[in-house]
Amino acid sequence: MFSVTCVAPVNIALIKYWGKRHEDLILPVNDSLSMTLSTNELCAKTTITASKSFEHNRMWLNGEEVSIEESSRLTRCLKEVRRLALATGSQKVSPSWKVHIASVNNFPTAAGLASSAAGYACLVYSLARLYEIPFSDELTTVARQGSGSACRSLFGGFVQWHRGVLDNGTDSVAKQIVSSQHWPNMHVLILVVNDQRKKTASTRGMQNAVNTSTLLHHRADKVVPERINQLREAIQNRDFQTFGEITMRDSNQFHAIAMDTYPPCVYMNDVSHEIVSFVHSYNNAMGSLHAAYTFDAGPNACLYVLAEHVPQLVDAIQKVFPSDLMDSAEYLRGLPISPE
Ligand code: 2P0
Repeated sequence: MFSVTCVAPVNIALIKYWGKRHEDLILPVNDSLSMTLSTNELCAKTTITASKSFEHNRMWLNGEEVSIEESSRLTRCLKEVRRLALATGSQKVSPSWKVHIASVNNFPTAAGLASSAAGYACLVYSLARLYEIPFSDELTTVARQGSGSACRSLFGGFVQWHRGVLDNGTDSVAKQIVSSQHWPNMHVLILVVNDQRKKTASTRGMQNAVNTSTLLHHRADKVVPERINQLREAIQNRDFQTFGEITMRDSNQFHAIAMDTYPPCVYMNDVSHEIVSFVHSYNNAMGSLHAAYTFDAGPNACLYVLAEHVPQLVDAIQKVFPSDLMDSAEYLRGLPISPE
């Protein structure tokens, strides 16, 4: 019997992935770019045990058993990792042995806090460790087939998921741009506005958007390529002004696409919009950009802020948003990490 345990953190997209050009292979219509949080904060932890004596593959998510056979994504990830194990892994654990997988998240599942990204990244990485498969671009293509954004959580720091051009998806890979050490004072503050399960799951939301939003195609073709280059440069130069502006613009455009979907998808709520107004007023009052918001497929806000500005920002948030407005408000600090 052999066992491994790994931890994978959440990543927060600065340039959003929204829309697939191939549903099963999970190939995106545009590149995306994210920052991975620290392993001490929002993460998935997965233990996988392989044994000759196990009769079935089994999996538990947050303590409840889930059916691997009924999930085409889980089945595909297991199959793909085993294929790599046969090609490149050691023979210590036979790919024919059945596995038991136990995974837990330390944050709400499916509340727009990238739980599937951390979960699938952790699953694929743990399997790779079990079979002693060397880390490669190909491993990111396997995580991608679990959940698109998962490929980005295999790295720390700032990461780009390249959409690729091939139909088989072998060039749709994630690559690290810089490690966390490059910009160590970059922090993320997460304001949990609501931790309920989101109304429209991302997979369905983006399918509807691809089919009905004209803005989505304009963004993918005309906006994202230039934005990715500008953001990469801003990260290289540690230029928070450009970084923040691009981040906020891309969040706004992603939610504009959600609204341009027919029928529209509404992920942000009134408190989210108040947070947007607050950040712009706060930056005006500071005389330059001190905070940048981004919202994923849910109402919760991620605020990017440099370490030296965190105390002042938290103070302002607590004054403007008393606890009765943000019932379950929680402030978390995230530091990007490097892969181990
Ligand atoms: C992102 N999101 O780039 C974007 C921004 C949400 C908003 O990736 O269908 O759970 O499993 O590939 O990865 C959420 O989408 O969707 C997501 P699937 P996924 O982080």
